[in-house]
Amino acid sequence: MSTVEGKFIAKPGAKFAIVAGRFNDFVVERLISGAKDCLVRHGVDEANIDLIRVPGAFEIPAMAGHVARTGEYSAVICLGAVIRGDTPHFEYVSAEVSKGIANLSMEIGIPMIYGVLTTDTLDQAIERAGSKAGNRGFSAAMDALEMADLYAQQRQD
Ligand code: INI
Repeated sequence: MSTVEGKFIAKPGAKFAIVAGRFNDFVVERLISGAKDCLVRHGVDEANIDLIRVPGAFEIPAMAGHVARTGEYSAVICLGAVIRGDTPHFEYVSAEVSKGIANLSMEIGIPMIYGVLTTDTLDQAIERAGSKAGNRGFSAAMDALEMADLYAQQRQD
C-alpha cells in the first residue's frame, strides 16, 4: 500500500500568507500569534510570512482568493472570530466565510486553511485562542504546513 501524506516541514523559502479579520481583535491577535509561532518553530523564515488584515470575517474569502492568485504562497491561512450576538448577523457572517473559503479551496491550486472560530460566547472563543482548548491559529498553521507539503508532493508525481 502506498500512503501519501504531508510532513510538517516547510520547503526552504516557502512563503505563507495569513489573512485575518480585525473584528474581535482581542481574540484574533492571539490566533495570529499562534499561527506565526507555529510556522517559525517549523522553520519558516519570519520574513516569509505576510499578514493581511481585513475588517471582518466576511471579507476574508475575497482577500484570501486575491492573495492566493498572486502565486507567491504555499498556503493561505484564514483567521477570524465570529461570536454569536443577539441578532441573526452571526449566521450570515459565519455561513459566508465558511462557504467562501470552502469554494476557494476547490478552485485555487494551493491550500486555503480555515482557522475561523465560530462560537456562541466570547469565553468559548478565548478558550480556543491560546487557553483551555488550545490555539486554533497554531493548529491552522500546522494544517497549512501539512497541506502545503502534500500539494508539493502531488506536483512532483
Ligand atoms: N465579523 C467578524 O469577524 N466577527 C463577528 O463576530 C462579526 N459580527 O458578529 O458582526 C463580524 N461582522 C463584520 C463582518 O465580518 C464584516 O466585516 C462587515 O459586515 C462589513 O462587510
